[in-house]
Amino acid sequence: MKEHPRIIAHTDFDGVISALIVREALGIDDVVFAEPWMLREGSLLVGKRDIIVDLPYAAGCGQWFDHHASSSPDAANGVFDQHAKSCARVVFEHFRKQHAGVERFRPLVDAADKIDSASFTAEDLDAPDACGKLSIAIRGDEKRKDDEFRLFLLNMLSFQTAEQVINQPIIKRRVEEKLKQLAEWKEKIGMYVVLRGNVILVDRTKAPADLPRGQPFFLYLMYPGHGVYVAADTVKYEPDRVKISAGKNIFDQYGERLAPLDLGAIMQRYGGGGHRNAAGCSVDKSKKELALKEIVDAIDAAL
Ligand SMILES: [Mn+2]
Repeated sequence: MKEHPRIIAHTDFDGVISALIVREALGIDDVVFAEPWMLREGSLLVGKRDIIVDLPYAAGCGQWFDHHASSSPDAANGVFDQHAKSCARVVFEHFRKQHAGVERFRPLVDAADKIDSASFTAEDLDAPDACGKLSIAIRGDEKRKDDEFRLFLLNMLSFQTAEQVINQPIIKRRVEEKLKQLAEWKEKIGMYVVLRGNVILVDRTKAPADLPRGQPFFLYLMYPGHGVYVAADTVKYEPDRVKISAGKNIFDQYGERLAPLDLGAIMQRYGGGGHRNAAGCSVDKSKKELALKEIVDAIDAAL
């Protein structure tokens, strides 16, 4: 059987825009969305006509585009720039000279740079622009429905600007729904927050399962003066595990003070990993309190 070409893209805004550009440049119709772990664990079969964007490299793929420092950069069929703020930028720069049609996506690529590198101001969080809203609408927990939405959005963005697309009824409804969930999260998340020294500690495992996922960056605005957030959360399909994530305050004024802190190194002690500025791990449920205490102590000791 002859394989047909596919684009395999990450599920976030950057993944959607990367897929949009590759589809335009190469005329590939089929787009599937995946999470990084699906490629790392090989739960998605990858063939030689597949083009992977904004996800880890998978052996046997046709071509691979990425910008994540944790990805393997030595693939012969890879286009990789770990200094690019988004994968959309990597893809855009690769195709724009040969394929004039991708030039019209430049504003979306600029937005992907900003969103994927979390270069937000307080204003961007409080009053997101069209692309900011679309990136909120893309997030979700129901894979099939969410992927259908991503594909629909991708199709719309191929004809219209983000500002036009945002007024399309199906997209408008989803954006409104997600913004409402975000408002609910902002209202309720405070009940699960404990302030400890420099750290905003959030134990979401104590919250009801239907509490919306929210946007942790808001915590820096809600609790100013704290450099780091640490959150514990339940893990889908793994009731005995707790996932712990940590991130540094994205707003510039804390940059210098937080520079020596390496969250990835702290999380490695618990079998996790990540970057200096954002990292995570997963621990047994019974170890949650101890791990949280040790992680918060380690962060405070480094500052
Ligand atoms: Mn990305």
